[in-house]
Amino acid sequence: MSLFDTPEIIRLPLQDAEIDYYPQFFGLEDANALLDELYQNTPWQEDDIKVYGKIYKQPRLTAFYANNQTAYRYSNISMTPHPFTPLLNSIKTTIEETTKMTFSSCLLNLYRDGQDSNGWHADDEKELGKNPVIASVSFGAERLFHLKHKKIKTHKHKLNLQNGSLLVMKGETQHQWLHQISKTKKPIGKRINLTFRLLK
Ligand SMILES: O=C(O)CCC(=O)C(=O)O
Ligand SMILES: [Mn+2]
Repeated sequence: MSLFDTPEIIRLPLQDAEIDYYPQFFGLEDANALLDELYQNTPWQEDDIKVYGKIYKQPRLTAFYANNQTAYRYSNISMTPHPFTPLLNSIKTTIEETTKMTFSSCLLNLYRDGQDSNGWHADDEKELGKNPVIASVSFGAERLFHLKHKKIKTHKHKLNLQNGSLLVMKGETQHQWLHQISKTKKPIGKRINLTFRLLK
């Protein structure tokens, strides 16, 4: 995004949520270059997760970066942070300027193909505090992002997260809604997602 562009913003029309979608936050060339760079140079890890007492491989690869040494815990996984790289720091700064927020950490997800996924959850760990702001950047293959209201079963939404997009979830979103990236049988390539968070 150049300094003088005003990116298109779409506010999702959802009750009890504040979600802004910037479909082309990064131009296509930048998005493709960032996908390659992050794919090659990230120390991807494959964690085990426990579901109803059984151990499985998490269906995606991850890496965690932060500007302190505090581990991040979710779903029985504890992630030790790497220090921010200059590249991740520059992406963080761009997003901080747009959102007028500051972030202290970034969780990277690599979805190798359509069989990689991220199950229903909310980013509501107590270290994130009340009404956390989560800024989520996508590079590579388009994937469907599903949302469902925790209490009102008829309230659901889905959108395609396109290459170079930014999705900002804030307000009560994490307390009232769940989200997921579902598997797809379509033959698709890799996707990298970055979620910037502020850990208290
Ligand atoms: O890959 C995505 O778009 C979502 C990732 C996500 O929800 C998370 O890491 O908490
Ligand atoms: Mn999430």
